[in-house]
Amino acid sequence: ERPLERVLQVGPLLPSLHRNLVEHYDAVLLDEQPDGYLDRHGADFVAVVTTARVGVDRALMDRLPRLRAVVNFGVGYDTTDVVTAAERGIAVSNTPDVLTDCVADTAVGGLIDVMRRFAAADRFVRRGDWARGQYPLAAKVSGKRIGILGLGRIGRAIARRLEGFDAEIAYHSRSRVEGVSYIYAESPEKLAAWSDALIVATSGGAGTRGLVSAAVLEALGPDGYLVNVARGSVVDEPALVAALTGGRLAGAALDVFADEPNVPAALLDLDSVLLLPHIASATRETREAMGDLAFRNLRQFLEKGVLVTPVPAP
Ligand code: 8YV
Repeated sequence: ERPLERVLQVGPLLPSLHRNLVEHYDAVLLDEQPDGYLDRHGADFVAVVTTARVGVDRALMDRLPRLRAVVNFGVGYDTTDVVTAAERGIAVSNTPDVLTDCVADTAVGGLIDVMRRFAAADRFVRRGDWARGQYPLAAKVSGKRIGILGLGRIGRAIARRLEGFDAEIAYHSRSRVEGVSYIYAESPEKLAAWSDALIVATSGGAGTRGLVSAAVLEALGPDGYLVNVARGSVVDEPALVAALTGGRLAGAALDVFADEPNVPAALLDLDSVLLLPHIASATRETREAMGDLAFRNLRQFLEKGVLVTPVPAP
């Protein structure tokens, strides 16, 4: 006999989370169902578990008339239509805090890599170029002016780490953050103009689309570096590619792109760019913690009707 309140898995999940969902909730994996499955069974599901990569849009919500919760594996939830969810009384959770360390580690690692050109130097050694001459000099990291766009949990964790590098730190966010000693910049342009390197740590979605515009990149300038561990949508990607190929930006460390897994072809040959396949949170420890938190959100919702870590109201 089938429980009335079923769980739908949308998109691939961490294997241990998937196993837990199947074992404890007899979850159905949407990707494996035949066409038209939701026409017959859409009304069975009260909860969806998905990832920041896939999410639940309005069209899918329309096919799940009894949906009450979207449990999102990932801190970002820009792929889920939270406005429609709020209108329909559908609760949405994410996985904050547990990935903050790893994402901040990746931002700092990317900053150091792209300024010192470690990955490019590794390619230089592997090509056998060392015997032919010295590797070009890089840029010093310690003591530089670092701008952070978005001073939330992750932005603050990045700032704390960079204090250890004697960085001067400034930030821009929608509003000034109380209780921090970092310099507040009134706009992304002003932050970029001040910074040696700009680190993007905002949330994605409509509110931040294109925030790092051509004008911001121009303000960062030919000696400036960009690090993005947020969402590709926050940066005007064609403008970024043009600035990098035109030598109007010194380098970029990118973990996220506008159309993953597609990376602009022009970046593939540039040694000034570190290209990562969206791995900022991708450690065994952090992904297991994200899976546990997602599972706890689902369990508590099904038992008590409340999520553990709901996202803020849109
Ligand atoms: C994951 C992420 O890659 O948490 C986020 O917002 O982008 C990453 O941690 C993603 O959730 C996995 O799909």
